[in-house]
Amino acid sequence: MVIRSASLETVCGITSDLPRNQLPEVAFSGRSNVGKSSLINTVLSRKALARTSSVPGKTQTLNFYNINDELYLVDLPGYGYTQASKSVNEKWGKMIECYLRESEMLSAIFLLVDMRHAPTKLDIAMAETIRFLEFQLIVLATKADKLKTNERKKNIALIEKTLSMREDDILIPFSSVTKEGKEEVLDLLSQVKEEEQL
Ligand SMILES: Nc1nc2c(ncn2[C@@H]2O[C@H](COP(=O)(O)OP(=O)(O)OP(=O)(O)O)[C@@H](O)[C@H]2O)c(=O)[nH]1
Ligand SMILES: [Mg+2]
Repeated sequence: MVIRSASLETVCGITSDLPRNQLPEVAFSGRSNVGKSSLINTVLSRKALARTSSVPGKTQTLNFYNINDELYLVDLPGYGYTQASKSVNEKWGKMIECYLRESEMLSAIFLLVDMRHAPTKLDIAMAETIRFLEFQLIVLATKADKLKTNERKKNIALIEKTLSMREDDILIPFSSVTKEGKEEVLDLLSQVKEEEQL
């Protein structure tokens, strides 16, 4: 898919209603700090369209990016941010869950996990939600640049095992530093654009 235009169209906070979009939506879910906003910038070849930070908890709203007037990328707040209060975490969790369950145009959910670490309980829960909603499990293993080849193999196997991934699930190693995985993600977005639900 060729990116001709990309702009932040809707920002949705805890109290706002979800937009009634007419275009397919692709959601990016994952722990706080895993690299969701960075991945969106990399895929769109934009330096700082989505705001990123080395401090977890940067994205606190659902941000809808209109791509070519063909589809939306939805940057979600990260889960499992330990510095946030429990009630704030719960509110975010509910907002994310509500969106994933209720959006009529949601066509794919990408689950981002940090390739350096084993998936957490919350990652496992998100993978289960993705299956429950009958989407394909697509895992983007981020920060691939930080691992050596042998560690990488070992950690990918651990992620596949922990998330009970099956043969037909997809795992794409990704790096916002080397741009590894960018073309694969763009190919998946093309599939969504062709109105194929993933
Ligand atoms: N080395 C490396 N660092 C990365 C990569 N992706 C993201 N980072 C760094 O990880 C930190 C968090 O990135 P963000 O993109 O803000 O993460 P996020 O998942 O959007 O975080 P929240 O908005 O808090 O949920 C930043 O310091 C990024 O520079 C990557 O592929 N490689
Ligand atoms: Mg973010």
